Amino acid sequence: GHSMDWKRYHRYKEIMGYLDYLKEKYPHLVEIESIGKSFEGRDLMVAKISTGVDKNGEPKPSIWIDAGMHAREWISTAVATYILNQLVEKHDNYTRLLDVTDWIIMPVANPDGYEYTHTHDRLWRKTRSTHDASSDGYENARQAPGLFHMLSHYTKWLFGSCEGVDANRNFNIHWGEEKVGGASSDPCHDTYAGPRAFSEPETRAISEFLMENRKNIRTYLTLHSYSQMLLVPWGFTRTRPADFNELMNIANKAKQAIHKVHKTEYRVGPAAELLYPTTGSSDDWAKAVAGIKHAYTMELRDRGAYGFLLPASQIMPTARETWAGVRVIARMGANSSAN
Ligand code: 0X9
Ligand code: ZN
Repeated sequence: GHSMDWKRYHRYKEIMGYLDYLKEKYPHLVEIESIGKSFEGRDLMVAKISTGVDKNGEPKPSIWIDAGMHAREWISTAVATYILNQLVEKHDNYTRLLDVTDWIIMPVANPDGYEYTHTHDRLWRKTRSTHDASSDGYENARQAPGLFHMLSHYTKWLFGSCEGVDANRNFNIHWGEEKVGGASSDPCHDTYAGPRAFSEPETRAISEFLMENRKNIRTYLTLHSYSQMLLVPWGFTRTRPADFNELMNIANKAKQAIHKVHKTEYRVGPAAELLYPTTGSSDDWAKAVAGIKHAYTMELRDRGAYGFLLPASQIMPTARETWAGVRVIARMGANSSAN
């Protein structure tokens, strides 16, 4: 393994090297685990940061943080590695925080897509899976090779290529429900929900891990970009969860902590209202199905000036302010009553 910097965006292998380095250098604090393999066979790695059991000898509640579920949202992955850096390499500054909560961090939730944005298409969003002939009309057209080839060239030119699934439409929560909207049944679309819920090995691995560990996970946080928003459930309906005010209170405290660092303005609200309705999203699934009552989506910088192409010079300021907000979410989640 090797150390890391936040001066540029790093490739998947460099990030995995950093996880190895943290584990080797801080074995008492860091464990790493592959929770599955991506479609193309890359390890889906999580890092667990813990100072051990609490003063009663009980395991502490955890916060789960994933990043890079959408391939092109590079800043989210960079922020996740910065959070690891602070928790581990600066752990002396955070002893009180580490006293109350453990951390499970997945910096690259969609490694195939992430690599594809580095090698082929900077604005790729989805996973990189291909779908089998029986469930996919396009593939069935292979029966007529000449015509299919022509049509496929034409549709690719028109719509872009048709691989991959939007991981944040693929969770099993109101999956693919047309009346809600916000997900597509067209494989060529950027918000394609997939042939079925959890068709993707990436979303399956995340959901299985969360189900197995739900007893100890107090908070679910997924990092995305862009638009500077802190979103609370739900995305699939404009109806509000019973504990909406508690989630909003925490999100508003996090917003204030973010603002203190570089005066960056965040908006806070329910996903379906502040952004748009979606089905099959991870935050909604974590809360409704896994029963992790504190579930949030953070849309990081910026507000569209650079959008997904946020310059590397903004990694450090974005990471510092986000870390301030994340600490509030982690601390208040750990201190709230159990699920
Ligand atoms: O659309 C998404 O998946 C997220 N926005 S992004 O621009 N990063 O793609 C927002 C998801 C918010 N959560 C729900 N709608 N449940
Ligand atoms: Zn996203």
